[in-house]
Amino acid sequence: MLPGSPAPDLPDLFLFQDGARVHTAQDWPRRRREIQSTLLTLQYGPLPAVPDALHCAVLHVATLRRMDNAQLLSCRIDMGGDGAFMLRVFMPTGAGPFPVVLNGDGCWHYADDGVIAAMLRRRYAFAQFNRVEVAPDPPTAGLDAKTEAKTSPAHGAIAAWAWAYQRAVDALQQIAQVDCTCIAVVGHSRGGKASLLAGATDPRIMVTSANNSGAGGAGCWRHAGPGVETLADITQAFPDWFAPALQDYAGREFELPLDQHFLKALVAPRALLTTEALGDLWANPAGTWHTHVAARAAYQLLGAEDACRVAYREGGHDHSPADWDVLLDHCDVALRGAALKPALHHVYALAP
Ligand code: GTR
Repeated sequence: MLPGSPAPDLPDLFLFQDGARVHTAQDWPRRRREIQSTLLTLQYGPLPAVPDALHCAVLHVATLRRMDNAQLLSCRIDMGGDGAFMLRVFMPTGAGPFPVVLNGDGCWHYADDGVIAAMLRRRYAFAQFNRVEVAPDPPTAGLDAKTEAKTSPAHGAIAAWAWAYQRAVDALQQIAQVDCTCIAVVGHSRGGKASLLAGATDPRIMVTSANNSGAGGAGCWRHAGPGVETLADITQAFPDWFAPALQDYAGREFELPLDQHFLKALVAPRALLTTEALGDLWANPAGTWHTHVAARAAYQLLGAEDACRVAYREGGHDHSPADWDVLLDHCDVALRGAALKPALHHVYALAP
């Protein structure tokens, strides 16, 4: 049993808008639809529509001597009228299909050669795209009409990035060496807000993960102590990330009919892991604990309490090799049926 009981002031996961209550797992799908619709209407805006057709073309295959002859597939995801973006897939040597970790933070360089080589050694493929190819950050002038459409007020950038994760999942389904029943997504910080939303709204994603995602991610709007990024801070600095309606709740978080345990609960009963840093105050490690405990109620209802996890480490804002490692340990449990390493249990003791 983990420490802590749900904070009493978070909106009730199990209260239907008509006043009825969720009593059983059979009641959950209807409440889940309500929660998703509230989150998309008030907070993220809708995800762009699924393209009519999507084609993943492997443009080039390289053999990487520096990584035990692993293969690197350079792929182009073509979405017809919806544009295109690149996906790089690192494939371990040997016979597949392999479970895959998908990451949209190609604009950064957290997954360096060392991180990727470690994943391949553990027999995971690693797929990466650059989310700003789909919706730039910040929005820039002079974009083509299609890209601009995804960052219009109707499509906040986080929703557009989440949509890109899902299009990359479409593409992975066209690659034979990928085991599409074992797809994990992860992003860091603003990229983690996007990976969480992607996993929350796509049942094909079996492990949803976010690192140091904070406000609008795994954090908590209502529990944001000193030094923590608030709803006012983030909607002022990054209005294009969210639906316009969210700004109205700056300073009025307690009137919001949602908090971030809603987002986490949408993932249930599929595996969820958020990785947090105790020194990354801005990303609200303490508030994240509240959303974690509250979201576990949905997992409990669905008989999957152990699939909802949070791991804390010392240190600050960073997608460090240790974070990737913990993710793979959790993937081993969720996707390969491994036992949770005893060493991982202690991370809960660090919870703020
Ligand atoms: C910060 C922002 C955070 C987080 C971070 C990042 O400036 O306030 O919400 O997204 O950037 O993405 O590194």
